[in-house]
Amino acid sequence: MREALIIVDFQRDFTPPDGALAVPQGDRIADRLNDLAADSRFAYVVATRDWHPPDHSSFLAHGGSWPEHCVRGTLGAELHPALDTARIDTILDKGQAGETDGYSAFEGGELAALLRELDVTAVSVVGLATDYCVLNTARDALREGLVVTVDISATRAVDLQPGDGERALEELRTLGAEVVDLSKRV
Ligand code: VGL
Ligand code: ZN
Repeated sequence: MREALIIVDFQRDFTPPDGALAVPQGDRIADRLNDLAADSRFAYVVATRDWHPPDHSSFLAHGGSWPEHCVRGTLGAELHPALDTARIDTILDKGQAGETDGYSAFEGGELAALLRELDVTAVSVVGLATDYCVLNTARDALREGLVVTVDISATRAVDLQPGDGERALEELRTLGAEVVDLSKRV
């Protein structure tokens, strides 16, 4: 079984202290992400970027529910500087279509095609945020028939409503994902 690591949206805008849509403690997962990216368990490492046009429909000013964030090409859309990019095989930009939130890294079909080409049958999904892009990416991975693991030591939730992150993990468990803390492996 070949497994890929999908690091979701570990970008400046999703991390304290300066991010436009900072996920609480989102910066704390940097070391875990780097450890995972260096782990020989993974045959392939993909990092996604939320990569919105300036007038994206998910922004408050355009009828959406989020402050402006991750506008393509801006500083806030850059991968977090603490992320070691040496082990990242592919950077995948998502959320470019104007009319959808772009939460899932599988939107558009490019990622599924890439994983098929690489004979990858399992993925670990980590990064930001548990209750949005990690949830939607892991859910779509399950729909694609992949074996899915979510490592809770390497993800954090927005928790707009308290418990959103926990509910997202519960949903993924119910759908068949393995929700684990890989930092506790011996
Ligand atoms: C995300 C809200 C808006 C995420 C992206 O990466 O989880 N959340 N856009
Ligand atoms: Zn977004």
